[in-house]
Amino acid sequence: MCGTCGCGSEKNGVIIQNPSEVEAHGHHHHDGHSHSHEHTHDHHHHDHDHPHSHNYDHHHKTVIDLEQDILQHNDVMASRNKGYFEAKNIFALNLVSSPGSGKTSILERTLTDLKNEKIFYVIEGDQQTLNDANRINALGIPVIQINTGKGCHLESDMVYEAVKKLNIKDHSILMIENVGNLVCPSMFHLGENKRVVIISTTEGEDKPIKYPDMFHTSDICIINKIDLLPYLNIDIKKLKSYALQVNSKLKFFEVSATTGEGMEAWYQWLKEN
Ligand SMILES: Nc1nc2c(ncn2[C@@H]2O[C@H](COP(=O)(O)OP(=O)(O)OP(=O)(O)O)[C@@H](O)[C@H]2O)c(=O)[nH]1
Ligand SMILES: [Mg+2]
Repeated sequence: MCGTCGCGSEKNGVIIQNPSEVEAHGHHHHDGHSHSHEHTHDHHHHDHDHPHSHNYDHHHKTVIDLEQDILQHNDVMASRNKGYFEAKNIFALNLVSSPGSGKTSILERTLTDLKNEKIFYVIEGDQQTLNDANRINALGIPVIQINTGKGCHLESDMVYEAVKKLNIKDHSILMIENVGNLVCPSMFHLGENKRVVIISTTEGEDKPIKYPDMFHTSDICIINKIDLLPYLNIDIKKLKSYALQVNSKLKFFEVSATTGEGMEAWYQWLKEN
């Protein structure tokens, strides 16, 4: 599990911020690096200068105990988020995938096409940079970026803090784009109504059986980049049957965020929920 990569530690250096409130100067360097934590007024920042000094329970607990604590704490806060979403009739989606499958591209097209019909809010999760939040902000949709630092997934308390900043209206849709990672985010519920796993045609049809947890815990599977099919050997039928092996309830959408092909069926599903 995830403890081996050190995620779940409070010392990961999490930053939660609104891209519109980040001052333009001094944040985006030419190399694409963002150092917003040095200048923002409103953030949560845990120092990670002393990576070896925080083994608070090291002598009393095993790694497994700690991992269970982390997951239990996560579940408690996820339930809190869930209750909040239910009370306000917010439809919250957790978008998970490996890096670059097209989560943000699908969001961009979906928000552009549906923003006159539905009220959207977005939470972006990445280890570093405001890049994805800036892409959503450019569409005029309220967005909060969570930078997880060393963490490889979003946790429910990060979403809780981000939601507070978003000031979400009732009867709206909250899109939560998780950190690109096909493994760790599967264990961390965020309080979402539905989990959407995205896999792109360039990744190979065997991913659902190699990374079964993510497909097992998802409700929807979007197969993205179908515009590239003429150039690839991937067998989409096989991909779907592998995915159904680990989760027989999965519902599929085959789309291209680039051309817009197949997006209508996804929109219909979104509007029905
Ligand atoms: N051909 C093609 N390219 C796509 C499609 N969707 C996304 N891309 C490209 O794939 C790359 C990654 O897309 P993103 O939307 O940034 O992917 P992501 O999943 O948000 O990536 P991370 O947030 O870094 O995990 C970009 O260069 C997109 O232009 C698609 O449907 N077809
Ligand atoms: Mg993205």
